[in-house]
Amino acid sequence: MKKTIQQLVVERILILDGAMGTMIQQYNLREEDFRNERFAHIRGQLRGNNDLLSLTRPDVIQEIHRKYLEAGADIIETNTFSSTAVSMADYHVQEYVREMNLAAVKLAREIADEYTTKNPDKPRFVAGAVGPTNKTCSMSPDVNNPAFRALSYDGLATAYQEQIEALLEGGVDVLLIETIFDTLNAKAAIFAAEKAMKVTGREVPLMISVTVSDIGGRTLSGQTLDAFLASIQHANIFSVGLNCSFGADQLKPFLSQMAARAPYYISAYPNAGLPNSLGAYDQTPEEMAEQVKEYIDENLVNIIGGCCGTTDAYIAKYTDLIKGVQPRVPVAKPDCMWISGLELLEVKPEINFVNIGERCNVAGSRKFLRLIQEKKYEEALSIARTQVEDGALIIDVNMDDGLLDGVEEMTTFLNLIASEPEISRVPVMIDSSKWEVIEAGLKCLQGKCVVNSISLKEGEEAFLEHARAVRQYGAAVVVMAFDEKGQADTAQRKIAVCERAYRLLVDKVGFNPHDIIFDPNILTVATGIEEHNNYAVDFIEATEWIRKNLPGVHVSGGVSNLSFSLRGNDYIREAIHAVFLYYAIQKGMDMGIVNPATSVLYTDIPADVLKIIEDVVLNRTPDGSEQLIELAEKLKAASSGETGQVVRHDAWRDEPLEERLKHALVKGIGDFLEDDLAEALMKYDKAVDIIEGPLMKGMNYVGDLFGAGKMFLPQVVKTARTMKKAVAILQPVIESEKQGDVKNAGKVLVATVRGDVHDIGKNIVAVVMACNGYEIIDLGVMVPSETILKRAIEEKVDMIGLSGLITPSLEEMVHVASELEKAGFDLPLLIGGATTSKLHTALKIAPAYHAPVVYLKDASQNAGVASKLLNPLMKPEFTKELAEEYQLLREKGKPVHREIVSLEDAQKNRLNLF
Ligand code: THG
Repeated sequence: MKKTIQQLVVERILILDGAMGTMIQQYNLREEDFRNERFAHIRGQLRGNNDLLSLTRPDVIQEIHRKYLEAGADIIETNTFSSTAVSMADYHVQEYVREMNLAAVKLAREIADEYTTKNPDKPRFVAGAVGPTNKTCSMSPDVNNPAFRALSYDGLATAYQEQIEALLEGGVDVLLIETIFDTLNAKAAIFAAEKAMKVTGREVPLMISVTVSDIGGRTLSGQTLDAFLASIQHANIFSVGLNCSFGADQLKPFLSQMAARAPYYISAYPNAGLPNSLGAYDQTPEEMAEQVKEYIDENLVNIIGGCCGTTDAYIAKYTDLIKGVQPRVPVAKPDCMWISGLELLEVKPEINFVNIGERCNVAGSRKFLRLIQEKKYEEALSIARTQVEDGALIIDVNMDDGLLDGVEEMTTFLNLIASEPEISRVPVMIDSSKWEVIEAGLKCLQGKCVVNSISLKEGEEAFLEHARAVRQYGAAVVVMAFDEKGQADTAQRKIAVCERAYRLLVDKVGFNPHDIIFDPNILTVATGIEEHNNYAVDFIEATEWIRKNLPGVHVSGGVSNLSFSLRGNDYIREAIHAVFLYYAIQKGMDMGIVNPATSVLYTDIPADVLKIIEDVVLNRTPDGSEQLIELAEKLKAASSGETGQVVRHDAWRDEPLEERLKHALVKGIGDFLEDDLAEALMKYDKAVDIIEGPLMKGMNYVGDLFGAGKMFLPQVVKTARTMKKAVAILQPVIESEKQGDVKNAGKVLVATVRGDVHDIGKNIVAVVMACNGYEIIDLGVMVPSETILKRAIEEKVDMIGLSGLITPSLEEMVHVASELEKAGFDLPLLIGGATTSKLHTALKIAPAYHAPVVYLKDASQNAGVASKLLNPLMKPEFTKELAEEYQLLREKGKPVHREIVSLEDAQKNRLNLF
């Protein structure tokens, strides 16, 4: 019998294959190869759609598999990285997805089995490759609408399920969900994989591989690796690891971090070093093997392979490296709760209390309700932000109101939060009594969140169904002490209901006990009704029992409920909460929904007041409530006229104007822009000077921070949004200043090239140029060359600007340039965006087009260059200098490695967004 991958992985380190793309490139395939007769009728270009080759050039794909098997790979990946309807729609071939996946598995299966038969001592395995798709569920592609999503969780999960069912039916041995850049996409893939396994009746191990996109070690969507591990903790995972990102060397610290924490086998398949300025990888197989050897020597990995730039020559080096090496043993599972936003919250026993912010609740805050009703989301977000600033470790979000569409409001608000890194740093607690609202919320969050709540109110069946769903979505859960008979009010009832729920969750659903939070109901005391007097004591007693008898779980509650009877007297309410928490925490209450801004400490409460409050909370005298109400009246009278509210004052508001503008940009705070810009308009001659001066300076500072790994993408996106807001405020002034100065500087077409969805840089260029009097025709993202040419003619533009952030965009820009040449254009071409470089422009783009092709390092250069290009007096000299400079670069010839300076520098170049 052939050994299984699970048996083999404990015996030795396994070898995964290298890149498919790099190998395909070597065949220099043309459009006809990709298209074949089969797809003659499909419109648009098919070249570059590598997955289609499983149908049109199966010989090539199988030969590549053979080369990797020959090189010693134990596991080969199917050619299905992009074989989902979501990705294939770009090429208009989404209806062939099932067939592509089946064909791809067959190619890999046949050849893997051939090798296994030849040498049964080295069995070969087929991994079904499942890529991230070309869209992200966690971020908006529209700078103006952060709540927008180009792809929904449901849409993605459906597409993944279609792919994965075919992979499983085709006979893959494992699934490899890889190159994860957005955890929400990955969660949809995991969700789909579980469903597909059920439908097909085939269970296979799940391999997960994430890619970090900055040197701070975060995913593109901003999560730390620790937070990522929490997000996928619910899945039945065989291995987890890292791929792509960097070369083996730069990936190592992140791999160590992961290996130290992830209780699974660890995989790594890095790129062949860092890309050079042409987007190519030129580390040699020997160099790479030397670095991968360090992984092995340091006992970091169980599975090794290669990503971008690697070929069979690289993989062939691995066989010697793993000889005689004992494989790594995974670390133990965490013995505490992991939940996450962009960052991990590890609820360790030594954390004695986790405070959950209560204020984003339409039923618990009149202000929040009004803001949501009036759709004033910016201000509503400030409430969330303030809570996090005040120290909330989780924020509760509740949209349950009879006149609101709960599903819609929950979705909008959570999508908005996802765009606010200062808020989405912390995990979210989705609070609703409606299951459909909870489910909608679960589909928005990449972090591991908390569902608040489920209960036995509607019986066991509904309870189990919801609990299973919560688990599948990968969340922790609050269980309220309700059952078919209603709310549990006495300690006995609370204990009985929680114990019953625990057994169901742990025994029947297989819930991780650390992911269970019991809420034994904090009910209102001091109501004047005698039966209510023991409510706090009952809660505390139940808490103690639960923590002692239901191992692993947490206990939480809505603390402000306790004092509803004293509404209007904030001081007394806060003092009651402080006293209650003082006792409840001692007995094991380790979480609580509270107002994080509360300032009353137990130790600050004067002795006479404390005695009265303790009498009530601990139910020590029958007339406690009366005394408390009396005290409350007294205190109220004494403080009449005062609101008791402290006006917040942020220190940064006292800084000089330029510092304030910079701070607003860096932090992405739009609230004070109106005031600050009004002040700036008095100080500066022209509105444009504010943009090109302090605002651009702030943006460049953000670029530096990002390059240094001190900011991550969602933060940068927020910055761009704030910049946009600032410009919008200044726009009317700019317009009025232009009056009289009728001269239009020129018309510029800008576009992010086909295959690329990134447009922050392009949008800033558009704004800056518009401010300089240029008319901008912005074609958006993913623009094919045909459209660029067509619109350039229609609009009679004076020049064209191309933007791109990812490596394939380099080739696309060369393509656009040659199309312009073919069509006889004479317009100057501006090139900008990450991955682009002066060297690549000189070496590859400029030679394809006779007119000036200018590389621009950042948005501030555009206007200056454009004015030279459009000035008949300056253009000849400028063009001549440019040609000479390019010639010099070409003569120097070979692309230089960017790591020559430092990793920081390399990274800055790679992700130079502006
Ligand atoms: N358990 C669980 N979830 C819960 C609760 C619970 N979610 C909701 C609630 N209870 C906890 N949240 C709040 C939020 C606000 C208030 C009370 C509980 C509150 N608000 C002020 C009031 O009503 O007086 C409103 C003041 C204002 O308008 O600003 O007290 O128990 N699992």
